[in-house]
Amino acid sequence: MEKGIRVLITLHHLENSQSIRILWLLEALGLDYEFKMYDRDKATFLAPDEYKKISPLGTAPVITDGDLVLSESNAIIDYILDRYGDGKLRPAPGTAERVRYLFWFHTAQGSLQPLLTTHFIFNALKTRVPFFIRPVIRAVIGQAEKAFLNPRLDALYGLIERDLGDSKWFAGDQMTAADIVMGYCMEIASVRAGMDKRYPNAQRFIRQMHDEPAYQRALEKDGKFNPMAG
Ligand SMILES: N[C@@H](CCC(=O)N[C@@H](CS)C(=O)NCC(=O)O)C(=O)O
Repeated sequence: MEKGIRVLITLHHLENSQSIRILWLLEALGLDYEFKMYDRDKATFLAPDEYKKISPLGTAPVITDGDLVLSESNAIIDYILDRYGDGKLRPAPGTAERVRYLFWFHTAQGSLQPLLTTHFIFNALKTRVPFFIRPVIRAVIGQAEKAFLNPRLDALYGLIERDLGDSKWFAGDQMTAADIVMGYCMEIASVRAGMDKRYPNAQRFIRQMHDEPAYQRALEKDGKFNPMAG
């Protein structure tokens, strides 16, 4: 960390959201930070208006650091690691671990999370559209799942299983920020999107994450994280 820099980060933390990653990161780095919890709107389950006023995209997570306001999980993680990380949680450039780190850090948000969100929206549509158009919606979504969503999820789950068979964490035997980004996806995938006991290495990762002390502190501070909700 640069000498003499005071950490002024405030984490604007939306309940039950991808913001849990930033809480885990801040706890893993042992930084001082302010924590402001926001509940979701009871009717829409979206972020409340006061949150949307802070967040440039209206989404969680968001941090402020002095005059800076920053959203997007991975941008926030890179910013915090660049400024306050002291070389932690990222393997050294030029190593094999760094390449795996880059792959999983970006795959989490570039591929897996969008597929999981699509999976969630498809399921919501199947049950929440008016009953008289439900058969048509289900048939269309069924086609999209078969041709697009399921093969992509299967390919990703296969790669996760392979890499977690080779090493303890995603990038190697040390925990990195790739585990923090993938961790939220893994929670969601295991309870809502079929990453079940057919994927023993993935299940082992989830247990190991639940035992990780900084993650436990993050869950305790959050107090209501529930990947089943929504
Ligand atoms: N790619 C964005 C995704 C952000 C996102 O969709 N966040 C959800 C929470 S998991 C959200 O803000 N939902 C509430 C809303 O849209 O009002 C990121 O990583 O920050």
